[in-house]
Amino acid sequence: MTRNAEVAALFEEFADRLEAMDVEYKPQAYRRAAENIRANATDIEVLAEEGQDAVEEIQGVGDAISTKVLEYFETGEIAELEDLREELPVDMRALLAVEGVGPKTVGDLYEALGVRDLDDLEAAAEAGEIQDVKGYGAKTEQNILNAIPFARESRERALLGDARPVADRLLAYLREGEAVERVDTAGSLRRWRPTVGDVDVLVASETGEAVVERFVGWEEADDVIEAGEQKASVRSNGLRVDCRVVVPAEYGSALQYFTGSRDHNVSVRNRAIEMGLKMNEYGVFDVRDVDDPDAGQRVGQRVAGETEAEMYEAIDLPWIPPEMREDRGEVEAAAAGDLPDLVHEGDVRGDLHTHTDYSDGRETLAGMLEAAEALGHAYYAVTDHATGPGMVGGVGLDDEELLAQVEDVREAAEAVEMEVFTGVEANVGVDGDLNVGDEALEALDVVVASPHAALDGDGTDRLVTAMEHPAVNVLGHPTGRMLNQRPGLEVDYDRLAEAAAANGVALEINSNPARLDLRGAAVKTAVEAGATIVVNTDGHSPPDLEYLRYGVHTARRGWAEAADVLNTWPVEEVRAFLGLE
Ligand code: DGT
Ligand code: CA
Ligand code: CA
Ligand code: ZN
Repeated sequence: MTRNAEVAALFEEFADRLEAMDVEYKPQAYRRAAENIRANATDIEVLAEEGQDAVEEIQGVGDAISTKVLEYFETGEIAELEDLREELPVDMRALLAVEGVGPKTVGDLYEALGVRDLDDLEAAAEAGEIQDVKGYGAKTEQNILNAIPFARESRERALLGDARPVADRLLAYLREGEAVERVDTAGSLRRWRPTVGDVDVLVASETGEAVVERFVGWEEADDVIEAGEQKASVRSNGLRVDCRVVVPAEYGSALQYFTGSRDHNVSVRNRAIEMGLKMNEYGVFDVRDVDDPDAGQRVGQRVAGETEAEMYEAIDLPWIPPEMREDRGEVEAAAAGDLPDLVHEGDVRGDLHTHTDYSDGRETLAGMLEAAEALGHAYYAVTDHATGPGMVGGVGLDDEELLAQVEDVREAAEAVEMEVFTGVEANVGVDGDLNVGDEALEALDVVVASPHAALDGDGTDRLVTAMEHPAVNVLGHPTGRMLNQRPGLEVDYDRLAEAAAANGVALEINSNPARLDLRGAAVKTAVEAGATIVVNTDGHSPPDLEYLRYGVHTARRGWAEAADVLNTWPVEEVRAFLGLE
């Protein structure tokens, strides 16, 4: 791991603090430098060792910044930043996590009210003190109050897309351990929740200490938080990682218990109780002949515990996939024999929302097609942004350019075996209007319509209007949410699903781990209403095209079967859905 992100974060904090103190120009320069440091391919620590000139090779990094970089690697801190922290003793990152609060607001509220952290901010807003500060009103105060819970949560939870690769590497490492018989993820990570509080890992072994020793010795473990005989926690890649070791005979019961969710576990435990059984992390026990079932954890006759499947079997249920264990009716469905046959990663045959460097993608058309084909896709749509309202910085193609791109796409498609669709990602305006003319829309195979701006309040009308346009095939990232950053549009999912089904529009699960939009619960509503789902990457570069796994597991969280997901269908059926001959 390079230390580029760590150094970039320091200069971002620098910029925020200077801006909070009303310093001009410098903040922008520090932010630009931070961005370039973050994106730099070479580790900045290596450059710093080479010397100041090497650091200044990075765009936007001049003498002032490179001096601070060297100071940081030599002394572990930057004196000027330490001074700024003392002058304005606020938890900048926590406060900036509140939507609508920028560095200037932080400065103002500290000056006027002494607000240092989220608790202070909440207290000030609740007491009505913010509206009395010059330049702030009752509406701003209310907005701040509304946004605080989301900000609190976002500071504590990591993105699935950041945690999952770390867990994958850890599992591979643990499996190589001699004492390790079985190992799985547990908790929210195994349920593929879009954000996770920590990474939970479970190991089956007869020798806990050997496993714990191997775990804390992992090269990616930065810090050992605690280490006992059967469990340990480390900090790694900015995440908390919990590892628990159980004996193989209790592995299934422990895996079931520690996968959760808590609410799911309450439901299955209650079912066990009704059957005269006791279910916990050590197994399922028949306690009908036991005087006091609460006398201990392992009481009565043990009937299950070695595998998860036998745990569910003991309470007369089929095994329930982890993604469904959110207490959304899965126990009742399982009892009735109505569990869906969930879609699998391997069912996906194509990707219908992607970009190239014709708009804001980072790879050429030919490069994207080659990468998609290497993933084994049977079909693929090129859907660059249309330019116009809602698109920042003039990114995107106008109608004429879109029509010209069609020719280029057809030509580039000749180099690959897969079917390549032409397309566009149009912006959904505040009234449901699209930023592409009808003639261009008609000429394209796939029209993705997605909201990109004005993502506050209820968006149902606007999204339904967009779906009613006859050329629209896919509603892209329907709420526009960015995990941990902004909640996105509020949506009446029943109405959305109904409109999607009625207009033959597929509702997207955007697989980008920063979005995962639609979320699982919304997918479930849509699937139940008969709407079609499509799992897309919205890829802007070749590695992005591998985000599909996150989208597929989100579909599974919404109980979707392969038949519910457009891009698992054979190409002829996809063509028919798109209205192509
Ligand atoms: P997270 O980490 O906040 O994303 O969510 P989880 O679900 O991974 O929660 P975590 O890590 O606290 O615990 C993992 C699982 O262990 C949880 O889903 C259910 C189970 N569990 C842990 N503590 C308790 C508890 O006190 N009661 C019950 N019923 N289950 C628990
Ligand atoms: Ca967890
Ligand atoms: Ca945990
Ligand atoms: Zn897109």
